[in-house]
Amino acid sequence: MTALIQCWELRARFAAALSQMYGTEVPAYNTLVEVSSAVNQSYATTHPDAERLGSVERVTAERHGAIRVGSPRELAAVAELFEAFGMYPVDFYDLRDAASPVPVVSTAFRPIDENELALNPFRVFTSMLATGDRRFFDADLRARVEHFVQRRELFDPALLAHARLISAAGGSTPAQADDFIAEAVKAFALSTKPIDRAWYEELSAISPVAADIAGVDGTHINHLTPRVLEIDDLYHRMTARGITMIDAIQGPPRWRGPDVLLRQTSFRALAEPRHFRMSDGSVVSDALRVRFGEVEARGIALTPAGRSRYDKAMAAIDAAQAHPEQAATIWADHFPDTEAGLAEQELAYFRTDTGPAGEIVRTPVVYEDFLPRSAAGIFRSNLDDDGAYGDSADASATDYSKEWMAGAIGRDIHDPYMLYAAIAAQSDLVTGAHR
Ligand code: OOG
Ligand code: NI
Repeated sequence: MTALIQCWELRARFAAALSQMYGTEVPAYNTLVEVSSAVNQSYATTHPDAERLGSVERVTAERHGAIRVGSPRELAAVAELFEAFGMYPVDFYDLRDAASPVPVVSTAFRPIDENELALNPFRVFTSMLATGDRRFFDADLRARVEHFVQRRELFDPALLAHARLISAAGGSTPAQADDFIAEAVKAFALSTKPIDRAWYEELSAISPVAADIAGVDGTHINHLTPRVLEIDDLYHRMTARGITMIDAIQGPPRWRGPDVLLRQTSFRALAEPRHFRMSDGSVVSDALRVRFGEVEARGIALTPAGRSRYDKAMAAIDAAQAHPEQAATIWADHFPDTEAGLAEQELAYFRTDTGPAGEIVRTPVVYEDFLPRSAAGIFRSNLDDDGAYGDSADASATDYSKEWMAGAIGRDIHDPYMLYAAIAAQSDLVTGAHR
């Protein structure tokens, strides 16, 4: 009997194949990957501790993607497909709360244990249109959106059946793996089918994100994000190549101490040709700008105490409308500038092991998730306009929550803090001090 190809290998091949496809769809993505590799290579040769937050192999292959779906049924199908790649829902993000609200609630599908993350950490931020939110959708529009979404099939039922078999068996037969991956990738390609112009525009007026989700008859990769070891360097190199980046790097400022959580930046991709069906039945060619390039640097995972410290630091930076250098100074008022300091104050997660001479060796746990504030910023910075929505006092018809979403997809949604704590606890030294 031949051995099964394990879920992690399917995941690594899926991520690579998506990357290949996205590069042909959005050529600027290839430039971004090229520059990211150059940044990582030069960082690795000049920093002896470059692998502290992940091996060079892991970081080179590391990507996150983003997709958007229209209903709980579609989200459940995504969960079923991604489970075959060893990717499970982690955390609940409510982007409706952001400074510029987006009508979606989200989760991220990713591997959850340490070995799986080291083998390949591919993750996909997945947003679902919040049609039950009356601030965006009145009863009539809600019914039409739900009807539209109900009629489409994002994934071939045979693909989902195959995914269930793979999940149950813990892998795929070698003969079937290529086909399974190719079919999965195809489901996330940009559709060439004509888009109903009037419908797309009606939704765009509410929110361009709503139009991107429910104005077309499929889903697609919205962006694919490589990871870099030094995002400031990346930003300068991309700018030098004539690519206009968004104004700032989102997240914590560049400073002298350890990086925590996530720093991200992005640029707008070019408009892509799409076909539209007009009200007289004719089909015309036009262009839409919905996809873009994004890049990120990952730091150490923060504990709940560290996370509230982060929130305070960011609020202080906002209040001061600080320039980058001022931001670094404000940050330094909130965070210790060494890993030892973070560990002592229990602000971040570390593995603690015993070294060869009996000394304590501390290894940071990498942040594997997303930041709502950054996510909202990414959504927003790449839209032509925010759309218009009423501020009805009756904010929400459906009470979207983590529990609601778990019920809707029939799966647990993992708590990221529990996952980090479990990784930190896998130490061969039992001090009880750091969890
Ligand atoms: C998702 C935006 C969130 C990130 O990196 O924070 C995200 C989207 O645009 O659909 O990908
Ligand atoms: Ni992203």
